[in-house]
Amino acid sequence: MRIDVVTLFPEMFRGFLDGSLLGAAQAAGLLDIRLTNIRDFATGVHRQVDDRPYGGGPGMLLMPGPVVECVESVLADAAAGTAPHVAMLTPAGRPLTQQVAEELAGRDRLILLCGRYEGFDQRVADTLLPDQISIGDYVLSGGEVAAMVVIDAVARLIPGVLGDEQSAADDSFSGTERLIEGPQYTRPREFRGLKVPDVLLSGDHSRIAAWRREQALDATHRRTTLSAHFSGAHTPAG
Ligand code: 6GU
Repeated sequence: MRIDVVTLFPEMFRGFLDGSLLGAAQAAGLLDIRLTNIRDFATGVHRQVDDRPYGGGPGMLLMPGPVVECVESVLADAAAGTAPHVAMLTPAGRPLTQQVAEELAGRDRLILLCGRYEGFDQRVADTLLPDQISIGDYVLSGGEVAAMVVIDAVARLIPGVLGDEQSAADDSFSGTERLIEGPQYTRPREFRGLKVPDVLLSGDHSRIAAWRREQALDATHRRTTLSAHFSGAHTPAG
């Protein structure tokens, strides 16, 4: 899989991309991640990429020209075949979920478009018609951290990237039921008086599977209840 990141801050990605999981995936040829700087597509002596919003208001917007031309140059680099999927990181996008990550992991080529400042000129989306993705209901100062979240969630779903093929399949939010994983334990058998549940030491694999399923249903139910409680508590109506 190839992922192109279009950003004003490619240096933010270096340590992240060289890290253990992604570094190994790239070295093994499973993943090819490239960075392209929007500023390289700016024109004029000042290489300006942002400007003040028409109609007034705080902050600066990314100008459509450098952004669209940067993405088009990456698109033009596409080998004949499947067109890359263009995803724009924005808090206005559809929420990133494990299901969305699975969908993106099924693509051959992905372009991740990161914004900075107060956002993009609307004509970026109107021209490129990207898949708009948000990583949650809070505001980040740029799409770069969100793009790293997408890359992490997607890369570990590519066959061969994780050592054990079963480990992604067993994760929280995976499978048809998308349950949260229940508690897990390793050595020691007792820590500060807290014991590993006997069933996990029983060697009885069907009992262990049944216990894990029960714990996963429980954890999922608890979180659903909690999130309903907290979202309810903070509505304007109280
Ligand atoms: Cl994708 N970008 C920004 N700037 N803020 C966000 C986000 C993205 N997702 C949640 N907040």
